[in-house]
Amino acid sequence: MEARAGQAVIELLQGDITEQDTEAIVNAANRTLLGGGGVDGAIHRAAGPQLLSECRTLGGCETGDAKITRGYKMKARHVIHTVGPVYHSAGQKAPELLARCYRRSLEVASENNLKSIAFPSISTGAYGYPLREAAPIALKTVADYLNSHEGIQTVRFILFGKEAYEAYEEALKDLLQEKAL
Ligand code: AR6
Repeated sequence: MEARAGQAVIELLQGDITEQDTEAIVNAANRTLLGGGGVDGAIHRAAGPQLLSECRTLGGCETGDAKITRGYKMKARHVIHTVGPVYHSAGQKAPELLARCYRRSLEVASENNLKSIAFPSISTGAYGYPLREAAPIALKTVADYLNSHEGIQTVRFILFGKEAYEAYEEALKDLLQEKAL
């Protein structure tokens, strides 16, 4: 499924983010930026050991912030590493921290003049954010950014599995119905 937002298009796809050919892919990392499981582990495996070497120079990353590296062996030339909230420890701050991940990742993409970026569903794996709560926040934050900033042309959400895809599809349909795009 896809929808327009400002000058850009938001695409939803089921798949593996490490295979994407967007200029940047986003990593759902942890504050050390030194690798882990889930999408983080998959990105480090696909990029090769040079990614970890570059990450070691970054000094970690706060929850809700984002930092950029090269993509090394992957098709994507850049990786934007962001750190989502742990759902059960963030409490009431969880929605704002999750929104900040998407906003900061897009700001970093804009600062680097990137035109296309792919996101995974941040925080909805090991960090326990329910998909049905995370999807509307992710899509609304991205849509608001694209409606107020030029430059980025394609934002792709790469959903790992049918359940994740369906949660995002429903949230995108709701946004279209509310005319929030
Ligand atoms: N492509 C796209 N999405 C994926 C892939 C993939 N190759 N692999 C998993 N997902 P998670 P988090 C989905 O746990 O919740 C790591 O250890 C997955 O199904 O990767 O933000 C980090 O180092 C889920 O929907 O990230 C942190 O310690 C989504 O990606 C911690 O996990 C996010 O799941 C971050 O937890």
